[in-house]
Amino acid sequence: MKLAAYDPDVSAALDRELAREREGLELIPSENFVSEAVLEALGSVATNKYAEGYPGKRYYGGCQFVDEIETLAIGRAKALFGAEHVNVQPLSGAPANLAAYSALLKPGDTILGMDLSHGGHLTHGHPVTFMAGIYAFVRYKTAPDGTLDYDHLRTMALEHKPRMILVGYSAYSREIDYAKVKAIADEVGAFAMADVAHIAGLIAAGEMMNPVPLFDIVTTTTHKTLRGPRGGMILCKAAHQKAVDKAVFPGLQGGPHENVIAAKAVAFKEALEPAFKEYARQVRKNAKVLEEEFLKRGYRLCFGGTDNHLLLIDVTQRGLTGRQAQHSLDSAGITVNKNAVPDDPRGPMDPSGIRLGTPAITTRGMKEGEMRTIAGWIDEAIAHHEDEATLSRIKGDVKVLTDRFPLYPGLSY
Ligand code: DSN
Repeated sequence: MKLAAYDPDVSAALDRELAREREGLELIPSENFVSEAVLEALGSVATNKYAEGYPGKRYYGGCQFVDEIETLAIGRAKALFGAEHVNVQPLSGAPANLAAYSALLKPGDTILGMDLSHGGHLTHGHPVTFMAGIYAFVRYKTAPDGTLDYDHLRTMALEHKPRMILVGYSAYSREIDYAKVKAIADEVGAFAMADVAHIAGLIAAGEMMNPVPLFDIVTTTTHKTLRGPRGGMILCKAAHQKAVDKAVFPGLQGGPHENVIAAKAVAFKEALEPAFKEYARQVRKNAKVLEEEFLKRGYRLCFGGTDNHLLLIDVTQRGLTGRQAQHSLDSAGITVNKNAVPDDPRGPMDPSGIRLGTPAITTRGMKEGEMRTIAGWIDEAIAHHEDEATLSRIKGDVKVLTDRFPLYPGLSY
């Protein structure tokens, strides 16, 4: 029985979500819109199959076709990133990071990771996480001018003698010099790890530096700039293959989600196409236009601006908090997320900043001209954040714009 006939409640909620995605401007930098081919693979019969183990070495019968699927995903990911080994089974970014730590480290080992408010991720050592109880995280920060201070990182590495140095961030907008980080890791005898979840698509397209050939281990999600299904992946040196595979299964996970792996394979095929390179280039161009437009209007951009797909903006100087800005922009049909800024004096539920990015709106086909219009609306919504009439007028304008960039034409639930 079709979904709409069997479960009109879920079907109607999905239709409302589809309308929200169609009619709004999605600026959360970790979100994107997958292709219809990726959606189809995600909703496929591969969800029915148990396949603990790896291609050719499973604990269940009947795995010959999911073996084909997983082998395709692995081969394409290797080609995209120049990886010696890839594990496509991690369920998402946090489990991928936990698996990477447990593959290479012992409980109690020290990891040098970036502070959350400077752009790091919760799983890079924030005390609220499970991993913070297992490993001894030491946190570094960006320099006051917003750059990564490699001399300071080296000083900290020499002082704390970590077993792992971790780079790759969730709210940091600048390029990373992986060769410098690797040299520091080598000097102190640490593993070099990068979590490139945010910028994986930009790396795959050659738009940003690739740590995979240099580093011991690289984790990513597959659903951000890489534009695949919600999921994770680990890329590593052949020397770490056994440890990584063992850490993912049976160490931390059970049956892999083969429907998601099928969708990853499709997304990787797309990312190998020339059109994806063009997409990634436009993602960065669009972010640069937003940067220019906000700087022109006197906004304080954390880290001084952007080299990638995202911007972190301190909105307190405009007289409102991150939560208020997120709320007002929501009312104007523009979705961003409230976010801490470096050394934020405010709490995580109402921080000083908003984080926004261009992956999703670029997938819709928007370019420089639309970015200028959007920056103007954001500025207006922030300036008039308590004026419902202005916010609602912008929401109407947003709908007119998004109608010109159709999303999933013909789809309904
Ligand atoms: N939640 C993701 C993000 O939005 O950046 C990171 O895990």
